[in-house]
This record gives sequence, C-alpha cells and structure tokens, in this order.
Amino acid sequence: MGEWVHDGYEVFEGGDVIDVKGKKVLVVGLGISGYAAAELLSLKGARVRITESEDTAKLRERLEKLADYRVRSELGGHTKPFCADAELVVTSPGVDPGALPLSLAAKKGIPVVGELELGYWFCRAPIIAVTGTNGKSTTTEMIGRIISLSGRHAVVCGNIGNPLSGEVGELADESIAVVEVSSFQLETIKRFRPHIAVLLNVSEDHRERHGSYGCYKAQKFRIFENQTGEDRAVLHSDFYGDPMTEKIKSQLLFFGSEKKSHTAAKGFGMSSACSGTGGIVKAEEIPLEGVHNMNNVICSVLVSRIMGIGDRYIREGIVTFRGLDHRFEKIGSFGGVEFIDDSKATNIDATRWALESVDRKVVLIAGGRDKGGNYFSILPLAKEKVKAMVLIGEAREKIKIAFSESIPVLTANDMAEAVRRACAVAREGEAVVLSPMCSSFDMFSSYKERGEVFQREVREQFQKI
Ligand code: UMA
Ligand code: ADP
Repeated sequence: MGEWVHDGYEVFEGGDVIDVKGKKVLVVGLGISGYAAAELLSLKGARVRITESEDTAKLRERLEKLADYRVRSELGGHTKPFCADAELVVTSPGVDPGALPLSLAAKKGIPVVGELELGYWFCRAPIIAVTGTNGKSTTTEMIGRIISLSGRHAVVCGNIGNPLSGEVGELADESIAVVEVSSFQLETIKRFRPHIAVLLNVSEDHRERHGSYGCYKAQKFRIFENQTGEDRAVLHSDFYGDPMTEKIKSQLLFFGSEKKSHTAAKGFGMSSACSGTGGIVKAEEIPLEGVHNMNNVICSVLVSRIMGIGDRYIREGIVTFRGLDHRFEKIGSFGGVEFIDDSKATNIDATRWALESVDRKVVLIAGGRDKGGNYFSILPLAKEKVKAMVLIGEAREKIKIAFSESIPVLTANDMAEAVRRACAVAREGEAVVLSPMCSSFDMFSSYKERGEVFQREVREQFQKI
C-alpha cells in the first residue's frame, strides 16, 4: 500500500508547494467540515483562521472546542481584511464558489481546496470513494460494513456526515477509508485520487448550485479525474459508452441489474461487469427493498470483490443490512395503510424509485425547498401510482402546477397537517409515503428532522384512534 502514503503536502502544477506547516490557512465555514479541517490543520502546524458567515451559540460552542489550537476566527460575516492574507484557503462543501473569501482568493491567485482534498493529503489508507445522485450513503455504509466484517479496519466517512479530515488520524496504512463524496466536494478537489471510485447514477439535482445538469454531471465525473491505470472506476452500466466515461484513465468496471450490463460486459470482458450478486445471495434474502437498492447491493458486491473480500463476508454484510433511517423506511402499517418514511428523497429521481418500489396506490407527501428540477418528468409514473398528493413547504405551488391537472393535490402548512390530510385520504391496502423531491431546509434543520417529525406525527395520529 506504499504508494498510498502521503507526506502531508502536495505539489500542484505550477509549482505551489502546499506544505501546511507554518502556513497561514483560512478555513471557510465552521460546519462539521470546517471544524474538522481547522483541527487537522492545527495538528499539522498550520496558522489557522476561520471565517464564518453566521454567529450562533452552536458555532461559538464549536469554536470553544478549538481553543487549545490558538485558532483566530470571525463569526457573523466574511470580511476582506480578515480573509486577505491567507496562503491557502480550505473551504466547506456548502460554501458557494462565489462567496467573498473564495472570490478574493481567486483574484489573488491563492490556492483554494475543499475539506475533502485536505483530508486526502493526510490520508494514509487507500480510499474507496462513492458518488452519485442517489444511493451514496446506503452503498458507502454497505461497503464499509462488508469490509469491517472481513476483519479489516474500515472507516466510513465523508458526505455521510463524518468528514474525512476528522478521520485521518484513525486511518493507518492498512485501513480502508470508505468515503461518500458529493458534487459539492468534488468541485474543490485538486489531487484527490481514490483507489476505487464509484459512480452510482446521475440525475437532475442541485441545479441551484451547479446551474445546469451538464455542469453537475461533470462535477460527478471528477471523482475519476486523478485516477491512473492502477486504479479502478466502478460505474453503473448506464454510463457504458458515455463520452465522459471514455475519458477515464483507470480500469473500468460496470455493474447493473439490467440487461445493459451484459452489453457492457461484451465490451470489457465478463470479469469487468457484474449484473447480479454472483450467486452470493438470493434476491429474496436481501432485506433492502426496491430496484434502486438492488443496484446498490450489486455495486457493493463488485467493490468488495475488487478488494479481495471473501464471499461469506459479502453475504453476511448484505443479509444483515436493513438500510439507513429515512431511506424508503417502512415504519409500520396502521389500519391497513402502510407508512413509508423516505425523507432522504431530496430529488425527483429518488421519489421516482420510491414510487416504482411500492406495489400499492400511494398518497404522496412531498415538497420542501426546490432545487430547480423538472417535476413534470415524474408525471406519467405519478398518474399511475399516486392517488393524491399532499404538498408542503416553499415548493408546493411549483409542484402543484405539474400535477394538479392529473392528480388530486392538497396542501398543508406543516407536517402534522400533512399527515392528517394524507391519513384522511388513504384507504386500506394503500400507502402513505413521505418522499419530498426537495431539500428540507425551508421547514427543518435536515432530512433527518423532517423524517423524525413525520414518524412522530404518524404515531400520534394512530394513538388518537
Ligand atoms: N457558511 C459560510 N459561508 C457561506 C456559506 C456557508 O460561512 O458562504 C457556513 C455556514 O453558516 C455553516 C457552514 O458554512 O456554518 C456550513 O458548511 P457546510 O454547508 O459545508 O456544512 P457542513 O456542516 O460542513 O457539512 C458538509 C456537507 N454539507 C453540504 O454539503 C451542504 C454535509 O452534507 C456533509 O455531511 C459534511 O460536510 C461532511 O462531509 C450534507 C448535505 O446536504 C448532509 N450534502 C449534500 C447532499 O448530500 O445532497 C451535498
Ligand atoms: P444519497 O447519500 O446519495 O443521498 P441515500 O442512500 O441516502 O443516497 O438515499 C437517498 C434517497 O435515494 C432515498 O430516497 C433512497 O431510497 C434513494 N436511493 C437509494 N439508492 C438509490 C439508487 N441507487 N438509485 C436511486 N435512488 C436511490
């Protein structure tokens, strides 16, 4: 694994040596990424400053935890004088590239990297990186579990809610970092080079940040950008023949539960494709439900096999994994109505898969903060599967335009009202599904809180009866 060991700095094209020791480094944002980056940089001897646009008790508490490191900070806004004289800027994924500290750095030619890139510089372990519009967390978690079951030390981290920078201290040469990677993070990589890079799927998402589908897809493909012939690129067979796939320099492997993977196999030899679980586990033994999850399982089998993990561990990892909370999570049947919490469906395609996976008529609770997607794209399926919709949040009027001519659409001011209205419409043998197609930030702190409130309201409804 020697080639994976970094010495803590990188030489960029153009000759800039980013050895952080003694360097003035500006960290932008004090979320979990900024905190982990600031701590890692301090431990590596950098002179750290943090600039943060908000000023809250939580942020002050977080800053307090960095007190031992003599970090300088400004909360409540980014100011020019504070951000001006950095030698390196480390940004957080949620910070827009146009934000003042980043535009200032760009003007002055100061290198800007993201927290993921920083973590990579100091990561001694090989990296399995997983990206895609949907299924990242599920697949990352499943791969991590399988590797752990085999007895190897694996750390699941990244966009899943656990920054790589905060984990590098735990990772030894023989460990494996299984890293969920978002398009926001890929936007600010320079040398990030995973040993195995996975692309699960790409569909319309994050238009508010990337502007167009093309730009978003291009960011996703950056996961392969620094790979060489020694590395592996694992892609869904949908990407077979895609002009962007053809630019990848690492060894290509395809997976997929559809016929297409056989076409891919023809091009690359059967050993390069995986169109099933290779007999390791039967479909009926897999606790995860839905066609979409089958893709995640097959991908995990392929990645585990590349890593040389024995079939019994792969099997055990799959048959014991019941899925993550708020992802197509069946929370129970009340009065013959099935309730499903799919709060993590923050884009249209995730909801499409949820509808595909329910074999009943659905009362769909959707809405939240719009991300610029085209809701009409799901209309044909919705006409077939959705009995009625209950819309919440900022996007409800926009969503209503797409569906109200074909499907009964109700609106609600909060989750309690949405659940009440959905329960009034749903009949025995049907399902109430929260699958919002939108982010949660207009009404909740996260998809997690949204899902928890939904589950609480469902239980309250049925206690009253
Ligand atoms: N901030 C500024 N200036 C700005 C904008 C934001 O200072 O111009 C500050 C905010 O006030 C806040 C901090 O930056 O205090 C937030 O930074 P952040 O948004 O990057 O959030 P983190 O807490 O660091 O969490 C990030 C990811 N968040 C985003 O990408 C928006 C988390 O993914 C991820 O788990 C975490 O890093 C660890 O890697 C969340 C997410 O929604 C779950 N990801 C998107 C997705 O999955 O679709 C990409
Ligand atoms: P991510 O981390 O990419 O957001 P998650 O595993 O958290 O992915 O799942 C997010 C949403 O996408 C959930 O609604 C889930 O049911 C759905 N989903 C999971 N895997 C896939 C997939 N392979 N294709 C499409 N949708 C998926």
